[in-house]
Amino acid sequence: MQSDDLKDLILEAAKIIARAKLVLSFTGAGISAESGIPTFRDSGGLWEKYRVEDVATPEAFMRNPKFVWEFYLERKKKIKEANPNPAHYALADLERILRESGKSFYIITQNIDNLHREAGNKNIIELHGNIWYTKCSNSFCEKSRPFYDPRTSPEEYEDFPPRCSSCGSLLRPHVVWFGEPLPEDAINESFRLASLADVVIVVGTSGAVFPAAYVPYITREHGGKVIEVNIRTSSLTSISDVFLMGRAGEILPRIVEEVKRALK
Ligand code: BV8
Repeated sequence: MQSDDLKDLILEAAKIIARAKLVLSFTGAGISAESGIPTFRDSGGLWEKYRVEDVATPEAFMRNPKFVWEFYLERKKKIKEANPNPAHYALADLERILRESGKSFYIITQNIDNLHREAGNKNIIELHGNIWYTKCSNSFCEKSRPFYDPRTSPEEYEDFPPRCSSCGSLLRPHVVWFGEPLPEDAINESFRLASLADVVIVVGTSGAVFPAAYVPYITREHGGKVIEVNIRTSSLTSISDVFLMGRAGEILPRIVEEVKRALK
């Protein structure tokens, strides 16, 4: 990709965003890659070291809760050391400048690392939960409401795998595993916003996981534009109006700078 091509694409993306009333950003693990958090399906990704069926399904948890907890505590440790990167801060900047111009901006994320909140975004929908929250696995228990849990090692828990202090059932991370439904309010609000959005900025996702990956399709079906930022093509590239190849940490700040210029 010639750099002037990229420059033109950044200007085109910024023009679409500056014209929009409702802007969404749909993000995946790739936006946190430059914070040092491994993605899932890239080389060196999580699914190279672990099998999904061993760590990210309810069956895996019933079969070996200790192993699943160790997987999530290892990720919590890594996420605790990580900071938001320029891509996260660019989206926080974008929410602020769009709000100041009387427009709306929401992040719809598949990520569980909480980095969008740490970067300063307010309007965030977490489709797959949040690694810093834990809940009782017994949905009838009062502790089945997720509670903040900053612990990152087995020794910090009374027993391991940890159990609920009120009903004795296993505690579990507040994340959505494969085969589990997404939080109803999160997915319904995401689809509603997607159907109304003038543009969705897709950042760092393979588009491999559903129903989350329907979000950009819904925006497009309702006449909205799709802008994609990724280091390579993805299964969403074919539906994107503007595809910017490169690192999110490098491209998003440049797009936001041009949006600021356009809104002056
Ligand atoms: C469900 C949380 C049913 C835990 C995750 C159609 C409709 C509905 C369901 C399905 C369907 N088809 C198939 C299904 C089943 C399944 C599914 O989608 N399977 C896929 C794999 C085929 N879906 C489910 O099971 C869902 N549940 O459907 O339940 C139901 C309904 C009612 C009642 C009962 C049951 C639940 C899915 C949620 C699974 N949980 N994670 C955790 O994180 O541990 S999914 C996991 O994948 C993460 O959330 C992750 O975010 C998500 C998507 O991955 P990506 O974020 O895209 O990451 P990936 O590594 O793939 O890609 C990274 C990208 O970044 C790459 O493109 C790379 O190029 C790019 N990149 C890298 N570096 C950079 C970069 N880009 C820019 N800059 C960089 N620097």
